[in-house]
Amino acid sequence: MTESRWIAPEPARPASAGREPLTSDQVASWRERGFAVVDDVFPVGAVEDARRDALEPFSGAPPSGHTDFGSRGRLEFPAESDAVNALTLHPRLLGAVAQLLAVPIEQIRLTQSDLWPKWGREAPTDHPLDNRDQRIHVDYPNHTLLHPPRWDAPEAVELIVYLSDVDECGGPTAVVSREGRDDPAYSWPIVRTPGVGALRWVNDREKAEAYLRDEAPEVAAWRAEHLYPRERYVRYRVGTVLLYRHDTWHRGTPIEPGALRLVQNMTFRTAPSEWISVLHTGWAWSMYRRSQVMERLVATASVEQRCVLGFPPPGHAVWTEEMLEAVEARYGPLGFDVGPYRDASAARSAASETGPSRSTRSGGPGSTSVDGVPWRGPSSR
Ligand SMILES: O=C(O)CCC(=O)C(=O)O
Ligand SMILES: [Fe+2]
Repeated sequence: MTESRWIAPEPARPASAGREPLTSDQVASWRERGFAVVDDVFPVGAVEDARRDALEPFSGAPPSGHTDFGSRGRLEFPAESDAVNALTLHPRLLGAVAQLLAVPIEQIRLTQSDLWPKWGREAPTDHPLDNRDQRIHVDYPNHTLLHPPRWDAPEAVELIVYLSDVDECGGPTAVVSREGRDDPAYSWPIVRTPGVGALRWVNDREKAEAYLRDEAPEVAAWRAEHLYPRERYVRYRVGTVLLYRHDTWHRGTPIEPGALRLVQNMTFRTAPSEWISVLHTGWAWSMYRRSQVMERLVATASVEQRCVLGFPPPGHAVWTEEMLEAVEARYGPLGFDVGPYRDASAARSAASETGPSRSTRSGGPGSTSVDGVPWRGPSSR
């Protein structure tokens, strides 16, 4: 690999920059080229804690036949590791996503977080879904029921947090930079990839391209001309974040045989994009666990973090007096502070008693929002 094909991470803004950790160049790179590779989003200790917890279940020999995605549920959100969950909901990461999507943090939603161990193997298995040496692809087909919107109006951020080092593991993620509106690699719609239309899912690069040469030779030829020759490789370290998109061409490359690479894959969408589904079992079903990890997370999260999980914001029409009491009764014993929700509802009731009615769509204090937009309380954190 020649030097110019590597992409070196650029540092994020310092912690003093607060909720806007990305530089304007990083935001522009994601919006225009389709990715940004950023260091220092997280404090070093937060990454080390997550890495330590992630190594625990995966430090033994690789399970045989492990060829496909994810932790097989072991470190999916909500994980039984506070440190892993803390990365998912870290205020700096949420701030970065909000910068990219140009919305407040309250308007983003988590739809995926899974910590994926990948063990280096000499050769692929015979399975077409083997992910050792991936075919180049875009991620949208297994996230959204639609197709990504036009390039300038993105509705989701895909990201990989690396908890390993490329010098030890190899296996850099490859990405194809979008070079302007007329870039042939990014012509619309983005469908020349296995798993879309009538093309079957095939993950392994060699098998996928052989399949395409048989089934759709023009697609195979286009990919060989416009995608593979242009891929560049993320020179990741522990803590590096690759921010990319549902419509960015990329792929995973082989890990060094014997090495274990740990990465956390996440997706955030904008609140209205309901056609982007939660990839996992779901937050509610995880509330059936004896550990009560999800309940404790909801109880102790900030107001913003709760919004990211789909919990209604202060001032939302759902916060009637009865609901405030009931939710406090449910989560109060685990540390939930209903204050911000109660304050916002009280402020709204006071406003509707003194001034002219702010909404005529339904009756009763605390039961409406303004034109469907929840009133935002002063105390959201
Ligand atoms: O593992 C990687 O570096 C990328 C993985 C990936 O793109 C995927 O599984 O969709
Ligand atoms: Fe991918």
